[in-house]
Amino acid sequence: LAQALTDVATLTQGVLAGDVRAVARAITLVENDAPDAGTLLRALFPHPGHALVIGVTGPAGAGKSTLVDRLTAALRHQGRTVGVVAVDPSSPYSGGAILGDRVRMQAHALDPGVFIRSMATRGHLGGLAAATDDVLAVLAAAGRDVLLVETVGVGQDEVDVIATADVSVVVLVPGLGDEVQALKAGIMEIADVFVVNKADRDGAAQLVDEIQSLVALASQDARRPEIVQTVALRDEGTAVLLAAIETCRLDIETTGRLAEKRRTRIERQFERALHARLWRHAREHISEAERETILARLLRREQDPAGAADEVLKRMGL
Ligand SMILES: Nc1nc2c(ncn2[C@@H]2O[C@H](COP(=O)(O)OP(=O)(O)O)[C@@H](O)[C@H]2O)c(=O)[nH]1
Ligand SMILES: [Mg+2]
Repeated sequence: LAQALTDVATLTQGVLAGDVRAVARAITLVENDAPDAGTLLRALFPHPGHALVIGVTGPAGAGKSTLVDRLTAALRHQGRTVGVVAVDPSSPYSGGAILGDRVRMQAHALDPGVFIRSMATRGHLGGLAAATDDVLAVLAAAGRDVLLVETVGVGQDEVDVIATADVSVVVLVPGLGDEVQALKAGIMEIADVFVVNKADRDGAAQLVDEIQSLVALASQDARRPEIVQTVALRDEGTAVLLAAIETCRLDIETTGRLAEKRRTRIERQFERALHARLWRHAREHISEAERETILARLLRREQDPAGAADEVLKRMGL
């Protein structure tokens, strides 16, 4: 145990010093919910760093990874360090990529100022969102200036992750039709900045108009999200997008929205931790055999699921 604690202490120091290898090890620990992960996260918690967390979401194929790559290059050009976390399971960073994407990200592979990680949530107690938050916490503690989080934005977990990023960027493309309509309805209120990517295609101006009218309807008094057109493939609009993100950050800092988002983020983290621990506790209270008995009772309709859950809670003294 003493050896393990020393290891965690060394690892903590390494992360706080921004050591890339320590960061990589720490991330693997927290992703896997390894026994030392809790100790490590607790030691890092008083060191939130100063990172600006930018969430990038949108449908698969919208060009999010391409855009993240362009933003990374632009940020590095400004001398800022970057961490990239891809939650998209089909992401090029995961290695399952088409060749072009892999070659693209390799431009940053040798730059210690860029740390790229795609999420693998093997066995994390709190699921995807908790795992992502933990990875972001490590990168922030390591002193990264900007953290970019890419997700496809399906599922409540992913939406939560993006919604509580400091600045939420929603990427849309012309010509997706109904799919975009549905998506827009779901993520309208979380967008701080809209990107119309693939502006080299027909219908970009029309999509901008559409978003504009939706935004006008949605936000009577709230801040109106900026809409930026980009052609990520040709690195067009990257600087404008970065400027829009910066303006947004200053804005939401002033209005208190940033503080509100950070409060919500930490509130969710607490709730997820509590939920995960309650769940684990409950699982430990019922044996596999009991589980089968309960399921059989439910299948025979002799008891309803809520009633069975109440019974377990009662036995736990809750
Ligand atoms: N025509 C066009 N294609 C783009 C643009 N940006 C990205 N792409 C292409 O769209 C495809 C999907 O891009 P990717 O970044 O992987 O999308 P993601 O799934 O949202 O991460 C790739 O083949 C990109 O080369 C753009 O601005 N214009
Ligand atoms: Mg992607």
